[in-house]
Amino acid sequence: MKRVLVLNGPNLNMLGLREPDIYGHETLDDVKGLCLEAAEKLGLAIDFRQSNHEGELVTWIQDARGVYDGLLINAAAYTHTSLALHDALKILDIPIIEVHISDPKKREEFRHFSYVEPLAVHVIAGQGPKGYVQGLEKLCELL
Ligand code: CA2
Repeated sequence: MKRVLVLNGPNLNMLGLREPDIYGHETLDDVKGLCLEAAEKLGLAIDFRQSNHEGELVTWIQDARGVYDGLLINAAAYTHTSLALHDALKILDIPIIEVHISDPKKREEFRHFSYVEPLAVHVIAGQGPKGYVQGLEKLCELL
């Protein structure tokens, strides 16, 4: 069974609690439920995690080497700011899919650049929580 790490960045633990016009009403637990359901159908084993701490995300990415076969990441605001995440992802030798609930490229200019995108084999944005399911399906195809 292929193993996939699903990483979520800062403030995504607030999903469904505020800004429903942008992010919808589903909570991160709902997103996790969707991912677990999709993983079971696809025959993937997933680990679903969230952190508000850049260093913790970097450590999880470093520790993913040799453990996971693919990474699905919504780095949230660190997408647009974190060279540290970029460098950690660069040394990861498994397929990386970038996912966003909203479409950052259709929002404020400061969300248009992504440090994750150059290292991702695929980017899914603006599909809401079902983007995570699409990301898992894509990883399944690739693995
Ligand atoms: O659309 C996405 O998935 C984002 O990664 C979400 C990030 C944002 O910084 C990116 O530009 C796009 C923000 C996650 C914070 O989510 C919140 C949810 C509810 C209330 C406040 C923040």
